[in-house]
Amino acid sequence: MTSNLETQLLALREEGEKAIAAADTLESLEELRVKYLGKKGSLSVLLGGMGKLPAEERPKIGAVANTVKEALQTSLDRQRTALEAAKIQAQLEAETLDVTMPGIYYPQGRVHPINGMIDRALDIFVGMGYTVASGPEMETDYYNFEALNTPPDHPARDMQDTFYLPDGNLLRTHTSSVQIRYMENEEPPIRIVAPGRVYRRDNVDATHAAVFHQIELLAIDEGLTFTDLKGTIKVFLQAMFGELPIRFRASYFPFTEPSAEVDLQWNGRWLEVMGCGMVDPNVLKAVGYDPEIYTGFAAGFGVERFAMVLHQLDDIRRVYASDLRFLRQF
Ligand code: 2NL
Repeated sequence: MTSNLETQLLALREEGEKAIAAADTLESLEELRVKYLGKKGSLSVLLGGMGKLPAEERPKIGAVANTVKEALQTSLDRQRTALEAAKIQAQLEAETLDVTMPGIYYPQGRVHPINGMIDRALDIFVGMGYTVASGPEMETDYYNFEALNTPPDHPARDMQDTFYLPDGNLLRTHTSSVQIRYMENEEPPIRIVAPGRVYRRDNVDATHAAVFHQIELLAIDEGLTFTDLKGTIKVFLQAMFGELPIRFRASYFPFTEPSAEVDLQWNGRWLEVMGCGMVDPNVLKAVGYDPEIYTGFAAGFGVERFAMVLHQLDDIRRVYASDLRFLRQF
């Protein structure tokens, strides 16, 4: 005989399965789970009546209750999977990217002519095996002058020519101080190139700025000669300006001996573009190198001056004025 409780269980299963199949959101599905299978759900309530059954019917009803429970759980799982898939599908459709829509325009900017110049020069030296070195813009008197064989009465050390800070330090007047620091910390062979901002107490005009950029190179090794210096400079200048005539003219710097200026024939005129020389033995001694074993060469040039020659600029102040009509040309 089919008991009343069994009929109710089977009816619950039918009702539950219908309701679950009709659930159209994950939230309403969860409500149905609680309603049918929850602690105080319909199944629990029905099974609460088991106690009134005759003992011999209980196992059978228990088995029916289990199949009902499993059937409802299976329906719930299947419907959850289907609803989740539908939700993702709806999201994919809603978020479809229209690749034909016009984009948002972000102005790109470009490399400043001074930085472009520095990048080009460094590339050439890195191609010759040089390492880029940098150091502080605020320096001590020692690294900027004394280690560079520049005597106390040299005009560069005058208050008129250098920015001194109240504590006795100064703003570096060349990047040579970077090379002194590098030599102190490393042993030959050395090949370095030091770009950077330098400061001079100049009156600003079309060809002078108080803050400008310099690049210096330094090579120290056993057996380096003036020929190595000339070859290096020639390769560099021709990579920079093209196959133009260059000439070396005797000159003077406190930190090199002999020293020379380098001229470049540009548009039919000789232009002075660099200074250079063999590193003075006193500079090698200052960093603890034995000048009987090592020799070296060094050179320096102003980045703005190179830019003015290459780009035919009439006034150095243009490169600092941030006038977009000017900057957009590079
Ligand atoms: C110029 C000339 C020069 C150097 C820089 C140098 C550095 C060390 C030792 C020896 Cl650590 N020399 N630098 C040498 C000759 C010329 O620059 O006209 N610069 C704008």
